[in-house]
Amino acid sequence: MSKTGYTLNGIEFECTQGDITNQPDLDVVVNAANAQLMPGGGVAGAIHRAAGPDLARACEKLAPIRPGEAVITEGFGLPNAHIIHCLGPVYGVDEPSDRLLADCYRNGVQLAEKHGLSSIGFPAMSTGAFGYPMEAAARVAFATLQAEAASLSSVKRIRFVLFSDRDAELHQRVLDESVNQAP
Ligand code: AR6
Repeated sequence: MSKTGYTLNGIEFECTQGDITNQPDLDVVVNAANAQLMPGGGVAGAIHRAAGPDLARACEKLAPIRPGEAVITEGFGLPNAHIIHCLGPVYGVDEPSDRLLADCYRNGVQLAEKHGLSSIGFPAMSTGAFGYPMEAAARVAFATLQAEAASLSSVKRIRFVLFSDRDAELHQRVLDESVNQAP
């Protein structure tokens, strides 16, 4: 699938099919973490494998985190200088799930801004093991980040990295719709 981007308030938003551990042109990628910030399945497993054991040692000092919270480490073996670790809500358990998911995206991008980073990649937080329906999650993600865009000056590019073509197409459609509905 091709990457189609939009520029909103000076921030480029884009969706792509790919692996979050293979985005070498981004300053920071976001980990769909667990509360203990330890390796797990999905994104967290892939990030810890690619980053190497130094990441778990750095994470030990920052855990545990709460749903919606974000913390930052260096990237270690990843091609990115930094990793932002966010704990998404378990759908139907951590309530209100939509607000906690929005907190993840807001706190994640604000942490990138605070560290003077210009490009950030997000996976579809909470949509794997945590069970959040993909389309509803995509709407929360875009609405939150588009609302944040006006207050960002360092962050210039936000990429959504989706594991399957189907999820990437769904995100692209939701992004197209949200841009067309923007005032
Ligand atoms: N790159 C991009 N997207 C991916 C990748 C990858 N390498 N791997 C999976 N996805 P998940 P969660 C997609 O389960 O729902 C972990 O075990 C996947 O298809 O990683 O927030 C942690 O330890 C899905 O759409 O995150 C936590 O306990 C999305 O990324 C828990 O799972 C998120 O899937 C976190 O669950």
